[in-house]
Amino acid sequence: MARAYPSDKIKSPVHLSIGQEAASVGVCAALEPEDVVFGTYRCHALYLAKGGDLKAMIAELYGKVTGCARGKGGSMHLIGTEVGMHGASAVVGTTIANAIGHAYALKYQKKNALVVSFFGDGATEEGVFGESLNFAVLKQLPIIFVCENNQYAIHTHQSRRQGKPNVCARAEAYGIPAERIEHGDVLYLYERIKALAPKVRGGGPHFLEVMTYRWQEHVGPNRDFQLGYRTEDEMHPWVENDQVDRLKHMVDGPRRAKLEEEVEEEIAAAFAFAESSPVPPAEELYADIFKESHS
Ligand SMILES: Cc1ncc(C[n+]2csc(CCOP(=O)(O)OP(=O)(O)O)c2C)c(N)n1
Ligand SMILES: [Mg+2]
Repeated sequence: MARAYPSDKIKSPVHLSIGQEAASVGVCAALEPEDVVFGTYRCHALYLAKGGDLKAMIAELYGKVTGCARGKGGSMHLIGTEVGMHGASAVVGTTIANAIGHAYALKYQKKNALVVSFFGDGATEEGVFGESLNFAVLKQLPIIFVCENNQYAIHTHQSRRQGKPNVCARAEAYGIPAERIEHGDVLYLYERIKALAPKVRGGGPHFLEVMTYRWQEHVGPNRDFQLGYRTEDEMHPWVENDQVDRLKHMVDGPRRAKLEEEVEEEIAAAFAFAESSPVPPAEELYADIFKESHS
């Protein structure tokens, strides 16, 4: 994506999740197919981890009709309800309330599934965050909140934005058990979700703050250390602790080489698919705007 970006064929702002993959992968690998996730505009890792289709994702970035939102959503609005990825939004914090609504429906319908709401540390400053946590605990909803704390909202560090920069303490204040995962360990996260899921399915929210780090700039394909709001030294430990690299070295050489070849082929096929797909026809302009258009 970063390589394709300068071609201007990607028709929407792109917020890369490079460096933050562990949260999506560790959580989603431990979920059941009927479990549902909601995310943010930084949603590539989440969409793929929940089983989203790579071709449909790249086509969506290109604004093509074969995209997962029929080319109308772009990078920030990936969706795949068939795999339980129920959407993402450019508007910070909004999908927390969507996730609450879905969890309430599951409870009401006595379904045995759960919802995971992913959001950034910046979203915890929105009013909807507090309202949603309160409702979740009041109704004992089957929901896991996952705050992907990369410490920045655009270019501003958490310590310069929050009077009490302790997200777990705020969740606990609402009566929700909360824990911080410092090291972003993908396997630990997987085990925690496996252990928590049965309890949450029965009803009762849980809160996880997963520490992580965004390697690229807030939006776009580059690194932005020249701006001075953060340093490369700060990123260094996270690169050392890269969970993608860690998993890679757990796979033996020949198998790894084969996997890497398959992945490269899959990526090339997805870009070729996006390139060759048509843009939505003009008559699509008013389709899918209102719910009534589906019925
Ligand atoms: C309601 C709202 N306010 C402000 C913005 C502008 N904005 C876009 S991204 C962002 C930072 C959000 O940071 P965080 O939730 O930590 O997510 P991250 O980008 O770090 O993944 C802001 C303030 C917005 N999109 N929506
Ligand atoms: Mg952030």
